[in-house]
Amino acid sequence: MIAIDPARLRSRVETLARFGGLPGGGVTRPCWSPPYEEARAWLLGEIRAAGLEAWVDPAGNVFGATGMGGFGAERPAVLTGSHIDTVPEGGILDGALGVLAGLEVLQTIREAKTAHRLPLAVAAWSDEEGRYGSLFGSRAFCGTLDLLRVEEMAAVDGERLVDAMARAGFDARRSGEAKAPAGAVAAYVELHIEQGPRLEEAGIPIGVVDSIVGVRRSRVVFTGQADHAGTTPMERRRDGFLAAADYALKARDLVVKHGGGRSVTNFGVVHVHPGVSNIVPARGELVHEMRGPDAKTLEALARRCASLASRVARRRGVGVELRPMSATAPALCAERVQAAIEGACATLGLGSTRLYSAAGHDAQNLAAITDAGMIFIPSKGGRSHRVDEMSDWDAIARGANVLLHALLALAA
Ligand code: HGY
Ligand code: MN
Ligand code: MN
Repeated sequence: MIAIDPARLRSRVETLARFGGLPGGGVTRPCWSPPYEEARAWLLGEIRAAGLEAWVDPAGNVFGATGMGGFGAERPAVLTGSHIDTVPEGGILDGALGVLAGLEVLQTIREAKTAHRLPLAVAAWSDEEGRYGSLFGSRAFCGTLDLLRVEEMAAVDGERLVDAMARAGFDARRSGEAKAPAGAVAAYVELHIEQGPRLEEAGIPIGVVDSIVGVRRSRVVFTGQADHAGTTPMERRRDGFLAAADYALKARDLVVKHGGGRSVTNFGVVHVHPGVSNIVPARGELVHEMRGPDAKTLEALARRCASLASRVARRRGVGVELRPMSATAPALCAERVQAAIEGACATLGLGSTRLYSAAGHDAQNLAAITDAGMIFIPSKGGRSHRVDEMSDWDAIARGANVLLHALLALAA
């Protein structure tokens, strides 16, 4: 039975980890950064050395393929892929696994001369982690990128997407040209680490994703009054940070109470202005993120949080402004793709279970234009978005072999 080369896959994972690698382990490789562009060049070299066609689209998405000269409706391709950008101080598998396992699978199929009716392609989507704009590359490919927003897209530190892409040799204003022709993708399957504890705790080797959470991000800015931190009587202070802190604690409880049990929320970015110890903060700024598998619940939570923000602001005598940043809709995975993954597990004698993804992924964009699905492997200790994110190497090989058989079934 055809199988991937686990040593070759491991060697590529360990090599990619060096681009933006951190001394204590883990990696920081934001999209369009110098380490990212070095990783892109390396990946293109690996794709070509594997005997595949390689190209990059105007949104910076990298592709490798067998038997196709680009995407077209006349020969729809079966597509796999993920991303090679990372969060700051992230792990070496989030995204990288799906891209390198996809490359390994296409190379194995080509070397084995295994017949497949439809072309096969692998993608490395730009800026999946959304440093500048959530799921950017796959949005551009699926035609769901709001081109009017590209000009204003920026990282939380203020760096604009247009400048970051220009530095890497891309014109952000041409991102819309990456849109794939309608009907060009017959199916999409992404291999990814679960990034949570469920598979490991259940002792199940493969997860078959049935739905992917929606993610909403908003800036919430409380504006009070700068004052001397020593001389201003406590009852006269209009402290923007304390209002933000009060809101964060109450919003967290609100999401837990009214989120239907599977909604979550996070405040990963906090700014205080002017931000020195002897001035009462005039401004407290948060990036408020909420996720959940159900769109209506998410919208209801957003409305509740908006009125909470006004209540907190009024009670504390400060102003508040709530600015939506991004929102991805929850996505359902295609039954046909889930069945192909389960068929692959049966062929390999592997147990599997259906579960929803509590992380966002490019697959939720692909679900808008084709039958899309995802394969999960267990994460050690459920750890992810941290330098000690890891999975067993035989779990990685199992996931790649399931991907191989699922892709062949979908391309038959
Ligand atoms: O944030 C996420 O859910 C994904 O890891 N980008
Ligand atoms: Mn991630
Ligand atoms: Mn990811």
